[in-house]
Amino acid sequence: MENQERKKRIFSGIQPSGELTLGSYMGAIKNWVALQDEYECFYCIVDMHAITVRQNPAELRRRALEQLAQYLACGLDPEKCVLFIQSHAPQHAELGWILGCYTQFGELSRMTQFKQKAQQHQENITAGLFTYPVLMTADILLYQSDLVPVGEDQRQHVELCRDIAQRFNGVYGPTFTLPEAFIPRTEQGARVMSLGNPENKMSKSDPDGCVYLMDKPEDIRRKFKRAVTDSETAVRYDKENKPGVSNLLTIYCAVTGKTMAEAEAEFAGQGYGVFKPAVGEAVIELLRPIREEAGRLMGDKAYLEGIYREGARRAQLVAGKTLSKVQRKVGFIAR
Ligand code: ATP
Ligand code: LTN
Repeated sequence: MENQERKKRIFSGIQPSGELTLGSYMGAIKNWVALQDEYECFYCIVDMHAITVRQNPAELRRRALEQLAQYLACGLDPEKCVLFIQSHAPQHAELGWILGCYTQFGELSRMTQFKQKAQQHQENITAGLFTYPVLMTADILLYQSDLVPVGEDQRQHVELCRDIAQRFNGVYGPTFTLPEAFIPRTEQGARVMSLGNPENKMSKSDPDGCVYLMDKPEDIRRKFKRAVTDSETAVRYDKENKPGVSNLLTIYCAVTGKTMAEAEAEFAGQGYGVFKPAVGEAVIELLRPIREEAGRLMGDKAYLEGIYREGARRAQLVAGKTLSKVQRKVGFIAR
């Protein structure tokens, strides 16, 4: 079988629906970089997912390109992984349609992200927003992916993807590899929470609560100084009672590589006035080289174009194979 000979495959993607944040870095990209040596990786800029809510066309284009520059600046190496733009591989839409015919309305109705986004965009709840997880399923299955490195909030979508793959395999025989979500442990930042409202996840649509990869040091400093904590003074991890401080500790550990015990010991007896700026400075140092390199790459559009063109070519090679197999199995006449 093809599956036994090849390196294990990985697929993941981020929507260019806003600027990348410290949340997307810790929840996803940091892992992607670590995995690129061992696996055959496909990392995508999922622009088709982004239009499930209304986008400004010029901004969407700019952000997609910036996102590629930021992927590279974070350490993704086009020699080691395939970096591409989702709309450049038409197989995603084609498989998405087919798989939609193997997905239940009820299943999609249960998706937490849909319910949240439908709340946020009540004036524009489109069919695309509803079937979003089917397109994500197509993304993953086209590459026969074994692992899907994402943040905790995407677990439910990957589970649905497995259910759809299993159902299809059950009807037509082995067709898709069953993928697994690969989610970082909490201390490494599985879920980075908003600095302004630590009950919510850090999200790119919440400018004050989130740190953007491209934020300047003074912005980062300000955001951490204002980070919401509690009325105690002890720097101690306690997610239930001290969500703000626990989130800052999680960020600090993820950035510095220290354990929670080491971080707590470091700030023992010191108040939040010392602790909060220290976390800010650690984040500033982490992001400085990324921001500078992404800025430099944005000045070299020809280079970026070369990367995404080559990425699309390599992605289509693999995606095309899976799609043909599926089309044959469901009974379409070969083109
Ligand atoms: P939005 O809030 O607009 O839905 P987002 O900020 O969650 O967007 P996505 O593009 O949905 O960003 O997420 C990109 C990847 O980063 C996903 O794998 C997601 O799980 C992960 N991720 C995003 N935010 C966080 C976070 N705060 N903590 C951990 N992982 C995150
Ligand atoms: N749904 C994800 C983005 C996404 C994705 C994927 C992640 C689209 N397709 C395939 C992993 C694999 C999100 O909202 N963050």
